[in-house]
Amino acid sequence: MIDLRELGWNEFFEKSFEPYRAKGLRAARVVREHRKGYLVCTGDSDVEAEMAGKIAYRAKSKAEYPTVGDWVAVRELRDEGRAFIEAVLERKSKFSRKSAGLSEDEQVVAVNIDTVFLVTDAWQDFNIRRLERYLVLGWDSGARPVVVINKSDLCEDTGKYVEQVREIAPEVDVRCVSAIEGDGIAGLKEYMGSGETVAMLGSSGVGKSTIINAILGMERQEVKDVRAEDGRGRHTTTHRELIVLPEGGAVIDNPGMRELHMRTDERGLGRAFDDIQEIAEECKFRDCMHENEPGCAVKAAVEEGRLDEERLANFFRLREELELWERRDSEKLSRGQVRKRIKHQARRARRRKR
Ligand SMILES: Nc1nc2c(ncn2[C@@H]2O[C@H](COP(=O)(O)OP(=O)(O)OP(=O)(O)O)[C@@H](O)[C@H]2O)c(=O)[nH]1
Ligand SMILES: [Mg+2]
Ligand SMILES: [Zn+2]
Repeated sequence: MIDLRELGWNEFFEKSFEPYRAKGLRAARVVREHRKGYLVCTGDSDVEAEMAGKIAYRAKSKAEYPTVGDWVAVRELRDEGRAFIEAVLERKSKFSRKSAGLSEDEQVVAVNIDTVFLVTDAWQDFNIRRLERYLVLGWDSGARPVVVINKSDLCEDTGKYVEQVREIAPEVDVRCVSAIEGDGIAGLKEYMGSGETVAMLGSSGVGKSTIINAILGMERQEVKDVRAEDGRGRHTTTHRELIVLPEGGAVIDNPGMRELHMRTDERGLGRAFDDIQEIAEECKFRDCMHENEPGCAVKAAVEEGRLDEERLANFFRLREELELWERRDSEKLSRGQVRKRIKHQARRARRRKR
């Protein structure tokens, strides 16, 4: 028996659940997604559940389908040990991106999380520009992003990585850990506990599942065999899963993220680039685009070496992408047209650089 409040159930969900309770439904949390359906935790037990036809019918997009971490209202068929998901309760937080590939869908990566661990390593994966993009989505999700740099045992000087993160996001917590040696794992537990949900996000092979095993103190999650020679690019974790922690709270393991597209808003962009935002307050014009306006403090900062040129270029690139995606609705552009324009702008930007 698990008290659902241990898993993060609170007044927010209670309120949106009220009408369903009146109909005799039960609250549950989705803990696993598989081909045929879902596994949901009702507190008493884990039950196989499928989506009731009407919610599939009502959903306007795939993003409205239940996913791991969702709180749902289920009708239990007790004798059969099955349940139907009749509604997905409003989400408290949502980390999403556009799908890899060509499909139209927004891809929901994690929901109802309090903290998101953006996991990278101090070895082959670390890439500050990619991290910057993850941070934008992180701020946007409504959860608190924390950067976790794993495999500290493989690096003489992890300080240089921490420094780079501090530079782009001074207010974000950064933790260096070695899941294999157990270093820093206790520090990660500070974000966990009763009522808290943490999601692990990052490339394949950075050690997300190994970190979970280190936290649990047991080999719960399958991890990549170090001797495996087919090595890189393979995903070891294939299903998203919510794991209930013995000390309370939950952690969500995810398969590695492949490709990251933007789906975010200016607020997220501003928070991820708050150093630029701060300098921009000194610009002569309120609505300065930091392109060629007179009295631009941002351009001046680059010239004086106080702001990295590369970082400003990245800011421009993301801003352009965001603008295009925003215009998409009003101008009724197809996804392909937006892609084409982004490519065009990237080419133009490269030419500008030369
Ligand atoms: N040296 C070292 N290796 C580690 C550490 N953590 C994980 N590894 C190794 O990195 C490899 C990948 O670890 P996983 O936990 O499977 O990585 P993952 O992020 O879960 O990967 P996906 O499930 O594919 O997304 C394994 O061979 C681990 O043994 C660490 O702290 N130090
Ligand atoms: Mg894994
Ligand atoms: Zn400016």
